[in-house]
Parts: sequence; C-alpha cells; structure tokens
Amino acid sequence: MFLDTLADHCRNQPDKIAIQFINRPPVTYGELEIAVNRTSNFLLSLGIQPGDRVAVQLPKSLPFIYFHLAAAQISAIFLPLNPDYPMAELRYFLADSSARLLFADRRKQPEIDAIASDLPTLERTLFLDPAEDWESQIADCSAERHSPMPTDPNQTAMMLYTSGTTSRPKGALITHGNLTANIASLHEAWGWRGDDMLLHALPIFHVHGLVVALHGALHAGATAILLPTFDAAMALELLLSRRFSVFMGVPTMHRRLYQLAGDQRYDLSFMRLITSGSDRLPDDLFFGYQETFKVTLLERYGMTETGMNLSNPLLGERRVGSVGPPLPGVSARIVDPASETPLPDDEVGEVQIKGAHVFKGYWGQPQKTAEAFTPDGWLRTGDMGLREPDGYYTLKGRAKDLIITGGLNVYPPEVELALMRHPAVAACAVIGCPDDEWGEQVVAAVIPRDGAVPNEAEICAFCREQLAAYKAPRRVVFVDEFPANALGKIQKAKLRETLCE
Ligand code: MLC
Repeated sequence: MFLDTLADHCRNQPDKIAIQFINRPPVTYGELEIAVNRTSNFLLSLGIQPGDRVAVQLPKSLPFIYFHLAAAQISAIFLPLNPDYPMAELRYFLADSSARLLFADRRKQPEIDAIASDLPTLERTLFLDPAEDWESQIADCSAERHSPMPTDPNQTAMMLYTSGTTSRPKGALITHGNLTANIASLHEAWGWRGDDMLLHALPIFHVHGLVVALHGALHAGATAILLPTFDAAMALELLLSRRFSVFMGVPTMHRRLYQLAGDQRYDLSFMRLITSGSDRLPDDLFFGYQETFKVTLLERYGMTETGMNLSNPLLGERRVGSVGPPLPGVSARIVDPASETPLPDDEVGEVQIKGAHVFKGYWGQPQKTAEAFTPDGWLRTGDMGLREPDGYYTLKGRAKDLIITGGLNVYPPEVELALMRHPAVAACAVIGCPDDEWGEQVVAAVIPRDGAVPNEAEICAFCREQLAAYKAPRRVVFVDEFPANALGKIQKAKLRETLCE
C-alpha cells in the first residue's frame, strides 16, 4: 500500500530530502517518518480512533502534510478543507462529516469558536499558526509507530467534498486501496523515478495536488519542493533553474506562465514531465507552450471520485485536445447516455470508468452512491467524450451545466441557492462564460424582485459570505426573464449565448 512504500523509503533513504517548502528548511525522509509518527501518537493521545474524521482547514504547510499522513496511518479519515471556505460552508462540512477533531488557522479562531456550538460532534478544535514549528509542539510524543499500519484496502483514507447538481456537497470516500492503485498506475505510466525533483505549486486539499503530485513524489522516493501558493514569476524562475524534472498544473497556471514569458523563448525541454489537468487544456495553450518553452504538455483526465483515469503517454504521442488512453489498471468506455450501452469508436457518449482506483461511495449517502454507478459497477462520470480507434479519448463537454474555473468545479445550483437567499432576487440562473485565463467564469443572471433595485457588487459580496470566493459570481446581469423551453425550464445554453461576451 501507499503508506508502506513511503515507510520503506523512510527506512532505506532517511537522509534524502522528501519535502521542502521554498526558503524553509528541508524535511528528509527520516525526519518525515519521525514527524508523522509523533503526529500519529498525538492524534492517538486525543482519543482518535480508526474511522474518525479528522478535518484540517489550514494553508498549504508542513503540519497539513503531517496531519494527512498521520491520520491515514492510524486508519482515521482525513478531511482536507479549502482555507477559502467561509464559515457557512465550513459548518456544513464539519456537521455532515461529524468530524471529531479540527485543525484550523489561528487567525480564524473567533469565527470558528462562534460556529462550534452548532457542531455537537466536533469535540475539539486545535488552532495553529501554520508557520510555527509544529515539531516542537509534539516533541514529547514518541517517535515510534504505536499503531498497526492499515492493511485493509477498503479502509477509507480520506474524504473529499464534491458538489453535485441536485444536492449539497457530498463527501467522496477514498480508500487506501484507491490511493495505492492510483499511484501505482501513475508511477508506471509517468515513469516516476527516485531522482525526480517535483516543483509542487498546487493546493493540497484536492486530488490533484495531494494525490497526483505529492503522493506521486513520495511514492517514488523523490523530492518535492513546495510553493505555499502559486506565483507565476517565482515558478518560472525556479523551473529555469534546471533543478526540476517534474511540474504539474491546471491550465490557468500554465496560461499565466505562458503569458508571463510573452515573446521571450525559454528551453524547459530538460524537464521530463509537465502535466496539465483538472480542466481542458485549450489548443492555443498546448501549441503556445511548445513554442515558448519547448515542452509538449501532457494532458490527463481525472476526478475527485477516481483520481486519475486517462493520460497521454510519457513517451508516445501527446495529442492536442485529447486526454489519451486509459492508465494501467483503468477500464474506460463510452456509452449512450440514455441506454447506457457501449458506443462504437468516434461516437460521443458518457465516459464511464472502472478500476481499483474508483472511490467506494459518498459519506452517508447510499442513494447518491447507488446513482453514481451502473448496475454492473461502472462509474458514471457525467463527462461526455469519444474514443478514437487507436484508443485515445477526447472529452466533448460535460453533462449537468458544471462550471470549471481555474481548475475548480462549481455547480450552478449551489450558487443559485446562495443567490436566492438575497431579498432582492426573485429568480436566478448561474452559468459559466468562457474566459481566457480561468477557462470559465461564474456569471449570474438575476431577475430582481418587483420594486427592488439590487446592486451587482452587493450581490457578489453577499454570495462570498456564503460561498468560497471561486464559486461567487464574477459578474451579475439583471434581466427581465429567462429563455425557457415549453416546460418552463431555463435554457442555459441560450442564456450563455446572450450573456457571455
Ligand atoms: C482563486 N480565485 C478564483 C480561483 N482561484 N476564482 C475563480 N476560480 C478559481 N480557481 C479568486 C481569488 O479568491 C481572488 O479573488 C481572485 O480569484 C484572484 O486571485 P489570484 O490571486 O489571481 O488567484 P490565485 O490565488 O493565484 O489562484 C489561481 C490558481 C488557483 C489557478 C493558482 O485557483 C489554483 O490553485 N487552482 C488549482 C485548483 C486545483 O488544484 N484543482 C484540482 C481539483 S482536483 P479576490 O476577488 O478576492 O481577489 C480535480 C481532479 C483532477 O479536479 O483531475 O485534477
């Protein structure tokens, strides 16, 4: 399993640097093992049991990584939360998961204390300054491992919230077996090596930054250098330093690097692997990157519920506009969305996925879990695509009006629900409008209540109190009516035609 491989590296190469935040002291594999063991023992001393949810809402930092690995090591369920979530969302995630323990940013203490009384299952919140020295706080805890490593592949390792079209966000349960299967297939497909150096600039509360990037490097026994946040100028300077062999990003990050380069030409061809994912890679960026950086981006396709599914090859053709063939151990098929029967090559249908990497279900939602799978066990991704005769897959849109902005998923109903709470809003519809930098931007069309004169900025601010900033509309357009079909259902495609510039 993933944790066993990591333990082997800790034993076999204790002096090698495992992780290092930029401009901070490095952490060797030996030191990582000690810090994770101590943190595990600290969690055990708080009474954390296998299966308990341990929530963490902290910036990208060493303690975040220690809490993650320690929780997984003692068979607790790690629940990472975007630091950008406002209290309304945080309260929902903590209540829904019935987390027993929360690690949070000290700067948020007053706000979190104010919601804690609504959360009877949350026994304790520990506040820390992520920059402070966590190791010294757990120095009294034993550096030996006192609990058996998880051996059941079906044991949940972490829980990641994903939004849905019709419901509140659901906690996707990712097992140790899922993580192990995923990382093994990425290791094989991308040729991870012990001497790889990863420049890690992604957030670590998602599958992309946590599993694909961080686990990828740790599983290989390689070194990850982490930026706390993405800064294009710093990332470019580091990439040009020739220290790194691997870099991963979402298209918005690659777009910023490409734009920063401007007319300048750079040679990053010494890098083994630069990947793009979490949203479609636009063709102009694929070609622009090639010209500017002498690098062919490797596009791959995944989702929270599965980790990685499809990937362009490391050595073969990295095809523009395509997400490549299935990764080792992954089965994919294209089906007619209505009948769910497989379609021939080149025909567009729903992408369905099977494999040991596919999640086990949604926390406390057996109905939603059942709906996610076909009777014969294929995961319904909700993404549309086709298979080319040579096995490469191409995505052709998404079902369910999903918006992706800067690599983050936004489901319109969640934003619409927030908007409807505003007293001046009679009706609303949320859409994604194409945007060069972000892929899409969240735009709201609002019919004001009779007599109300709502103000765009105020409505955006109102949404931000309830939703993370990336979900809040960037633009609000006031309209008299919505385009609707004969049944009165809002036609979002028409709305996009009229509202997107
Ligand atoms: C930040 N903002 C966003 C946003 N990120 N708005 C829309 N969409 C986003 N993704 C807001 C900020 O709150 C800020 O608001 C304003 O935009 C400008 O901020 P910024 O400083 O320019 O943005 P920055 O912090 O640099 O963030 C941009 C980014 C970040 C691209 C680096 O969004 C990011 O790290 N994205 C990666 C997301 C990711 O890891 N996805 C993987 C999901 S897993 P204001 O108004 O307050 O200034 C998955 C599976 C898979 O999907 O296959 O990978």
